[in-house]
Amino acid sequence: MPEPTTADAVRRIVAREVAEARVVDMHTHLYDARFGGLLLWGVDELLTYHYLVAELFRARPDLTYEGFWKLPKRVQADLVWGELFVKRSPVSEACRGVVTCLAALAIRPGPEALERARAYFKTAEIGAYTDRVFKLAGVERVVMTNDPFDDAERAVWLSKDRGEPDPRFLPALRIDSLLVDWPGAAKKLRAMKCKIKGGAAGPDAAGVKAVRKFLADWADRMRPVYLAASLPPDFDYPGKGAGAKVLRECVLPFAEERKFPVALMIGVRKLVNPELRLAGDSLGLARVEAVEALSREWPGVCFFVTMLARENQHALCVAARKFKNLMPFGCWWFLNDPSIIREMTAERLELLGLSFVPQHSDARVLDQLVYKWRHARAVVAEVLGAKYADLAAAGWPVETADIRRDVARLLSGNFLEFARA
Ligand code: RAT
Ligand code: ZN
Repeated sequence: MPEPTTADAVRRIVAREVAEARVVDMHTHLYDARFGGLLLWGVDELLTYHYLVAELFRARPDLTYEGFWKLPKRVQADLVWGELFVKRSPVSEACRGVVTCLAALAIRPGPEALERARAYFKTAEIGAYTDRVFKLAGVERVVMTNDPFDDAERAVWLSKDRGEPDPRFLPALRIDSLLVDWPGAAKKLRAMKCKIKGGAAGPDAAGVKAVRKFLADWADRMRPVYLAASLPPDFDYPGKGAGAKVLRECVLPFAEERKFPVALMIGVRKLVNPELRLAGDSLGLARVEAVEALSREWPGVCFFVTMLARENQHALCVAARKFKNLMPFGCWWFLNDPSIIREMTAERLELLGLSFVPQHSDARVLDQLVYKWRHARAVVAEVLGAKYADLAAAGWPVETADIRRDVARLLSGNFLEFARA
């Protein structure tokens, strides 16, 4: 293959390589077809994504939250469409995402597109549609979020004839309840026949054993690629309280022994506006020192870490320079906007070279894989292209095969290697 000669040629090659690389998406809320209604897809789900629900109330402050939640999903979607796509241009990142999805499905975007989209989805079949979305998004595999404390999901895992898993959907064992709501978790554990004693201070010695057995049973059932939790900004290590005890005495020893990576998503302030439900969470500045302490005290555990506050990103990169068992990942939730992905990706490349996972989609609706990855790829390509152009200008022979190798590392290899998946 002829090697690039000018900065523009370098950028063009990087853009092509990033566009064509197949992605392993390390955190989503998608499920394979066995999970039935837990897998969300289609235009009404796209329009009622919680990012868009929050934006609807900006456009229609006269609406009551309660009144909105009582509406059937299709009517909620009509409202979002009317306010954010018809009465206004859909310029926000979440709105533009819907436009990108429609266009990719060859549904001509525009104020009339909702009915065209509904007509398309009326006859769509989930198996063929999943194939189409994975192809359009250039995604090879996605990691699910599998919570054994969720009644609907647990029922699927426990059902006898739940069918063959789809190898494109990798499980991840989500354990938030154990770490952030011990009383609630203990109640559910008891209902699941775990012998849990100990009050608000956390499990006693027998309880610690029981929690570890619970983790082992679920890990054997799910075969997860990692254990995961989303944590508040005041998360600390070693920390105090029941959650800290469970982390220290149950989760981390279990992860070390069974060689499961632990993915921590830090900085969410849950339900600052409870009436907005899933859309009601906010963020806060977290303590990177807690991540450093974890990485230092548990060198045998690999930590994937993403943080929600923009102001935490630089310190997280510095922490990753100090600890080889720490892998920063993704531009999470409120950071998944082009302006911020651009800044974070450049910062990470400059501080960490190629040793991070630039993005995950966090898709909650299957179709979102298309826009989340198309949008993220465009920014990653732009930033990476500039880096290779600078490198070429400094005299380094930039070769297409090397670019391809590096891009594969960023979009799939780093995750798979670190997770030993
Ligand atoms: O990004 C989101 O959709 C959030 O609501 C959360 O799901 C977050 O990503 C999480 O996994 O807790
Ligand atoms: Zn998520």
